[in-house]
Amino acid sequence: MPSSDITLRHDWTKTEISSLFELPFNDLLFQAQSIHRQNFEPNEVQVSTLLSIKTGACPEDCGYCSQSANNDAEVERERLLPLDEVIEKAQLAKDNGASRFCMGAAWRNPTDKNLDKVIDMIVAVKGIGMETCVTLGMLTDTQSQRLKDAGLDYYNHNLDTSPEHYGNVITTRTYQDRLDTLKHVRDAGINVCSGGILGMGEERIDRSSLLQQLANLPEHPDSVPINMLVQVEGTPLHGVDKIEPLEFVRTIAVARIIMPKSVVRLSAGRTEMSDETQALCFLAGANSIFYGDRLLTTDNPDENHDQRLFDKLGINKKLGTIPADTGKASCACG
Ligand code: SAM
Ligand code: DTB
Ligand code: SF4
Repeated sequence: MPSSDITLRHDWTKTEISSLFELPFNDLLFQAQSIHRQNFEPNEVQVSTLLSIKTGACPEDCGYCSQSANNDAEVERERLLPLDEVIEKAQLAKDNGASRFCMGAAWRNPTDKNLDKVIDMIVAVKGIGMETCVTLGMLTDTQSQRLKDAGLDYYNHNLDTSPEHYGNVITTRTYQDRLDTLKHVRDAGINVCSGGILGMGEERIDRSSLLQQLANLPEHPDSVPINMLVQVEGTPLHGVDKIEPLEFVRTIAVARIIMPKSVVRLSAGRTEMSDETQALCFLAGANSIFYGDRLLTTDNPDENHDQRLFDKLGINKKLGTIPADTGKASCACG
């Protein structure tokens, strides 16, 4: 059974993290899996479903993103979705076995008027008995508090890459802007979901540096999404050298070791990964995925494929913890 008496460190040095990366692969995975078992049920994976509630025409210039107005990717722009459509999609996700519903908007930051509408969505999705997560861009402290008061469970805001590589990828918001939003979310008492993207032309030292930033936050993020870049035609990062699968697995393992109690999500990029690579990611300590055949604007493996993979590996979906609005039943959305 997982035990809880483990000390969480917030003083990791780059040298220490680099040494973990350099361990023989089997030693690294053995260490990561051992730590995983001390803190989590080893054969349990949490599943979330994503929905883009506002798509495209984003003023930011993130070099990886299909939704930036600065990039030439072909995405169908959509205004903020109506509430009934969001509820319908959330119910479908729940019926398909997801325990959390994550809603993403292509904004630099939400206006207060848009936040009102997102709050209605959060209340409705919680009402059907799912955990909620939103990713809306930068937030003020007041906006974070409003989301907390609405009952939001998680806010996703990624650091994306190392501070050193960051300027090669994004110029319209600073690393400090991201850290400030994470502080507002944390101070409001919302669970923090923050991670990054691998395969954006960074070096191993950047991957160490990103993980160092995440682990040395005042609190480890509750959830750490590790995305593999989904290369989208028309974006500046299309065609960049891909990250080797075993290096991706190593990064998951190091995240597991230095943030032992955080849920590590094997996030975007799974359509490009073999079942064997994904199995190694779970062995390295990943214990969450996005479930459903769509991420925000790009494809994800379909549920049947993922269920077959879980069956082959003996993995169970983690049950949700949010009670349905009857106030009686625990979510059995497994
Ligand atoms: N617009 C908001 C923001 O950026 O803060 C929220 C939505 S944004 C799409 C959420 C995250 O998705 C990004 O921070 C990035 O880490 C990830 N992401 C976006 N495009 C991606 C891609 N092509 N491949 C992998 N991850 C991606
Ligand atoms: C995260 O770290 N990954 C998700 C979620 N948070 C919002 C987004 C992945 C997006 C992949 C590209 C797309 O579908 O547009
Ligand atoms: Fe906009 Fe978010 Fe895409 Fe950046 S990642 S361009 S902020 S939608």
